Amino acid sequence: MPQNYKFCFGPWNISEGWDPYGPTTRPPQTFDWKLGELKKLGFDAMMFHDDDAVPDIDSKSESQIRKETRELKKKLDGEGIAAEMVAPRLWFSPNTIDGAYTSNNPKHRQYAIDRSLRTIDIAKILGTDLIVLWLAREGTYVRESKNPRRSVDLLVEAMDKMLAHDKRIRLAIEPKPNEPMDHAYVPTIGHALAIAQLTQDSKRVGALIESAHCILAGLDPSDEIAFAMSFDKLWSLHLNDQNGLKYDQDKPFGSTNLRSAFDQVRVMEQNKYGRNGEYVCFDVHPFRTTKPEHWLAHLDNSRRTFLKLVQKARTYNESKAKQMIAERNYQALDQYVIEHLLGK
Ligand code: XUL
Ligand code: MN
Repeated sequence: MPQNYKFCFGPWNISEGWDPYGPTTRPPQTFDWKLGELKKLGFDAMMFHDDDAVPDIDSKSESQIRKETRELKKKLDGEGIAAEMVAPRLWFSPNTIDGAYTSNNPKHRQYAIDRSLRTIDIAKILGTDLIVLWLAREGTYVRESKNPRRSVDLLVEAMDKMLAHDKRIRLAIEPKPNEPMDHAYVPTIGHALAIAQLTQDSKRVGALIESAHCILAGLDPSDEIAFAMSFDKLWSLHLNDQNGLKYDQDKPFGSTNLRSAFDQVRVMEQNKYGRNGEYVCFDVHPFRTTKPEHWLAHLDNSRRTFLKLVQKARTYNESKAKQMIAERNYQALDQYVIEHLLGK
């Protein structure tokens, strides 16, 4: 049976156009509006940062956090929308300027762990066991400012505390090689899966792949997807696109490199991504130039492109391709892929 996919995005994917050189270009919208639009677009789930679920989380007590999370869960249930994952946002607070789990300040490391444990409590109430760790500030601007070996120990220690806090949760590390850091400690899927092995319960530590992050690491997203799936550790995907080695662009899926997008979808089809309930998430942003009336197009377009590429993967002539491979006629194979994508 061909795979049916379930789709997801986060409230931050309806962003307002801010960049380091200029202010927002679209007015902010409420969470309820975003949830309504997600539903109208026919998506199945929403992904959350801890403070997407409970705004201003640092100023709230544990009981207030639980209360607001229960209210959110009710709202999601009312709309028939699932929470895919919750991720601690460990890159905004004054306590995470020097990193979170790897900060040189022990009080700030404790803050990061406490906040991660609250994230787990939120996830539990929202009915998801998936915690995503984008290790945004775990790295350096100045190489000598931290001890890289000790940083690995600190990351493992933090993950062990999370795993012990709730025996059912799974941690999905979302690697990214740079931005905001010059160099991150966990830049690729290989690093994510390797560090998982150092934790107390490595079976519960896996990965989330974002296409743009692979490209920023100079790697091929489809190879990274296949690698993680070889370990049964690809628990979520952030599909998007990226034009070369620059800032993280989060462009619509397939908008820069359609062939690479096709390869990602093909590898997902070949390995049955989603068969254990994993979602296809689009971590895409509107262009800064996007008008409010076109605000959701990048999400809808990403899903349209994805579904069209699923059809391209399913109509790819495997026996013809196999014959070309047997003859080592990769020149013909290359052109076959191009013409298959171009269509009639
Ligand atoms: C950052 C990024 C994040 C994570 C969730 O580049 O992709 O939005 O996906 O924290
Ligand atoms: Mn992402």
